[in-house]
Amino acid sequence: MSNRLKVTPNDLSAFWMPFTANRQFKQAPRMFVSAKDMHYTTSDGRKVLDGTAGLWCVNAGHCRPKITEAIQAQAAELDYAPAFQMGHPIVFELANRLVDIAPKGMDHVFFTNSGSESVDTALKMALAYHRVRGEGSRTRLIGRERGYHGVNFGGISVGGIVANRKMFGTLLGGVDHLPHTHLPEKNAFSKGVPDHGAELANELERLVTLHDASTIAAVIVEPVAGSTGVILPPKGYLQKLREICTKHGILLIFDEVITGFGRLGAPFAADYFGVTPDIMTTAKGVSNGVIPMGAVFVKKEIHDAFMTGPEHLIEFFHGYTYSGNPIACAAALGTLDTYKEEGLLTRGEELSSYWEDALHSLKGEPHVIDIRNIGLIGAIELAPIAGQPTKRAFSAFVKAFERGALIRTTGDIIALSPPLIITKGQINELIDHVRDVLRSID
Ligand code: PXG
Ligand code: PLP
Repeated sequence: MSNRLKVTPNDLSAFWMPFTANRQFKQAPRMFVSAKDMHYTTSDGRKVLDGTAGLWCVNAGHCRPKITEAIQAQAAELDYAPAFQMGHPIVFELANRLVDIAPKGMDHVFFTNSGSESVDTALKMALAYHRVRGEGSRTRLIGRERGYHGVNFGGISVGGIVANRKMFGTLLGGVDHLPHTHLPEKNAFSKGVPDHGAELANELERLVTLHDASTIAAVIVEPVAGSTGVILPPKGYLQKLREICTKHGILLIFDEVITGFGRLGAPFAADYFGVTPDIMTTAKGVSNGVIPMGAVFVKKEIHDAFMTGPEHLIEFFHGYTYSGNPIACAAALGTLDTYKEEGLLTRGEELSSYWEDALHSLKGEPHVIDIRNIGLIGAIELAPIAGQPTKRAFSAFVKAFERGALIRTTGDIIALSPPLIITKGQINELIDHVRDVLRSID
């Protein structure tokens, strides 16, 4: 048990917390001091059920021995090796292990340290790919409304969340957006992927007509949008996007930072939907969130297009000091071992109908206007308090934490995404907490 138990630092001011209401938090801090499997322990000694896998990342649960031991051993053996023009064995081993579980044809991996870096890496790869092939006029990037692609400039430019964009100037030029696929008037309370809205993919044809395909490099979408409150792709939508991209020579990028590594009950959303993108961005679950790491998967043709010219020259002018950091690689290998031994990359499939039933049992509870689910993801959308959007869901979050469950809220939507080791009993417990919270808030 941590010696920090029951200790709250007495000066919270120096740390400017990310995506946090800093002043409110610092008046009533919520602190975790340790974690094991499905639970956190708070600084006042309470157990809290993790209904969100941290921030959608701790897919194998907390403090798993294979991961902890791999990190400890690696830290003592090779702490760091330069990422540029030098290598170390386990980064190659990890790349091979990742390619082994990736959708067929995605044969190469580029390492980053986060989802945001994976996204910016993928966008740069797409632009550079067209250029090395002599199609340098393909410079436009197309994202989607309500998309979340991290917080770096590339990611917020293709992203579609106004609060993440409006403060930051003109962003990248030459970006356009598809409409989002959230159609509550037609799809509310759908179980799994909704029936209505596949035709929204045709908006890509409209953008092609507007800009001409010869100016468009790539389309980036989350197969299932997580961060904006769980927006599912209508039946057939992703297939349509794939067809249109292929027809016009536009690269399709799936941002699988949340959906990757078992969240839908298949290793990747590309497997789940049977649609293979050209580039796939991942992070989070690749290392169970334990050490920062991201990985961008690319098709062989894209990688090979760069492998031309004099062999002593760098082929892609991009990389991070910590790309393939040895300790992050060790964490990722320990994570993949744990996923494999426990069948976690497909466990969501076995649990998803139980999860679906449990979630949809909340229909009819106070404030609930929609429930959405897929794999081990769930969203419960609440009616906002008039004139005070987000307040109701935030109260639910605080109440749930006080009762012993970690949930996540965005806008007035509660998003749930537990570690893939959750038991049926713990699913009931989590949903019961949410039910009680809904009955207790204004
Ligand atoms: N792409 C997608 C699809 C994501 O969901 C990122 C990129 C950025 O990853 P990094 O590692 O740079 O944060 C994400 C991250 C939430 C929540 O509560 C979601 C994310 C991060 C933190 C909170 O929905 N998604
Ligand atoms: N800023 C400065 C001054 C640097 O020297 C570097 C890397 O050498 C960076 C930023 C980029 O850091 P990273 O490679 O960790 O993304």
